[in-house]
Amino acid sequence: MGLFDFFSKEKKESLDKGLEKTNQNFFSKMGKAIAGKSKVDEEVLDELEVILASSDVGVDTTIKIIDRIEERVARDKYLTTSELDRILREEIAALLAEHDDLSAGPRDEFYIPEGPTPHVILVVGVNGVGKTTTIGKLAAQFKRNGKKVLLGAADTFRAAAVDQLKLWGERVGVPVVAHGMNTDPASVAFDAVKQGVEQKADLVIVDTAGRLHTKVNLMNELSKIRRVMQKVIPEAPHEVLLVLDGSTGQNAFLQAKEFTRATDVTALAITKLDGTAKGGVVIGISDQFKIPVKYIGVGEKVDDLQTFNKMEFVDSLFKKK
Ligand SMILES: Nc1nc2c(ncn2[C@@H]2O[C@H](COP(=O)(O)OP(=O)(O)OP(=O)(O)O)[C@@H](O)[C@H]2O)c(=O)[nH]1
Ligand SMILES: [Mg+2]
Repeated sequence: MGLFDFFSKEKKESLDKGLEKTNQNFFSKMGKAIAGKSKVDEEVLDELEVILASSDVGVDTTIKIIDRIEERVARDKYLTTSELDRILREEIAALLAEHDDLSAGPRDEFYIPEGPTPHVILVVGVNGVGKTTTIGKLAAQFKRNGKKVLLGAADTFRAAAVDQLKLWGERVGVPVVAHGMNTDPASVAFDAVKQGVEQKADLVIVDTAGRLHTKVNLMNELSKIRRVMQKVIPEAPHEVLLVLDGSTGQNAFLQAKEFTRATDVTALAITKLDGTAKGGVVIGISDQFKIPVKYIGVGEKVDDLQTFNKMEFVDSLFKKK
């Protein structure tokens, strides 16, 4: 077994474990819906629709999935309920593959696009969704891949925020640029990018304070952070990563909608998929948004961040175990 096989097996196991609750919840409901039935009929499809919608897949995406399965039932005439989980997996995978965009590079690994360095990622999102934790996990992965990483503690709002990022920095062996609490976040961001250039870093990741898209002053603060970064690197930030808490289900969906309207977001990370039955939200978000889901969080530990692979995800979520 090669090294790659080893990692992909580990990744799969951790994904399966992370999605356990959503998976079990889905199959226990499905079990009830198809009890005593051998054939996929209208009634089974109606039940399936309700179950998908209640697994936080979202109404619009659920309808698309049901339409596809209906077509398939019409085509194949007789589908047994024992085939339903396989068909569901195939149809959801096919639906998500329809708008696959690989232009951002291979999505299966922690990857920084080619180009001048440092590559700058600005991390945004509402309070407590997992921004700082995701940054720590990302730093660890990129460092492991031999990249020189620098973090910027531009969440100067909350007392413990700077320390929390510094702790991650120490834990994964990555330097953190910080000015302390209540300092100007834009000035921290400026310094982080500047030091990234001076130290020839490959990657600079900047943490920000949690904010709602409706808080005008905080949204203006984000614009200011961007502007000062651009004084050092005109193209920065190269990525704006919006972090969403998957355990909030449809609320995460709404946040994605509102945040992407309020600011330029280039990628999504969906966290806390472990311990929730709402993992279906990732399917809805990948179907409904043009912005790619790049990372998923399946636990609190440093290795519990994965690059998002649609096929693997659908397979793990709807595979009968
Ligand atoms: N179970 C689980 N917990 C997570 C995951 N990601 C983050 N968390 C936890 O969520 C909590 C909040 O994470 P933070 O990284 O502090 O969130 P934040 O967005 O930086 O929060 P603010 O800075 O207050 O806006 C912490 O207890 C994390 O350990 C995940 O994928 N799974
Ligand atoms: Mg934070």
